[in-house]
Amino acid sequence: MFDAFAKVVSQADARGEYLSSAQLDALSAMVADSNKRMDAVNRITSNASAIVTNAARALFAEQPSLIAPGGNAYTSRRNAACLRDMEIILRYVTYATFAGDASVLEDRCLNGLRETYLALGTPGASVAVGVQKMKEAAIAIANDRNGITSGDCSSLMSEIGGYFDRAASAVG
Ligand code: PEB
Repeated sequence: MFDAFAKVVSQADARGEYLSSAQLDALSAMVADSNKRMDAVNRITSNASAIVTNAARALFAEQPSLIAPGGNAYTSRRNAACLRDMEIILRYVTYATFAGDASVLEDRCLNGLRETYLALGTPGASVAVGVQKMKEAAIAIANDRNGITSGDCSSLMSEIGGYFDRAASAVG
């Protein structure tokens, strides 16, 4: 598991080189903007259960067969497993956002997830839809300009969006 710093160190070490000035500039920009990053993590974390339940509700409204008899999320046990999976994915997205690197998400959450869903008969494409709904909600919350000093959060928001996209494409 890497954070943005360890990733750059590992890349430089693989080439046997010092950190490049481009690498130093990128990390320095990341540090300069770190309050935005921490605020985004904090906002998503404190709204996690609303993000998960609203996304699941919207997914089931769009794809009611999932919660009808025979659906993969039918029965309370499987419905709970579904909500739990979405919560796990969101939690790893917050870790990746905090670390500024996707490896924690890739290694501890997404690796093998497609195969797990295939084995369980869980429709990965539907999970991917749920993840996209969490992405929209999480970004709306993290990027809300109400009551804060307004700055440019576009690159952070696209970074966060990218973590959700990785999760969706890992299973979809
Ligand atoms: C991944 N999900 C399920 C299982 C596992 C995961 C390992 C099997 C064991 C169990 O039931 O707990 N676990 C999960 C994860 C990590 C992990 C992401 C990462 C670290 O350790 N079914 C649907 C929806 C979707 C869904 C589309 C969006 O119809 C999910 C929610 N996952 C779902 C369901 C089950 C499951 C298990 C319903 C239970 C399936 C079953 O038992 O038949």
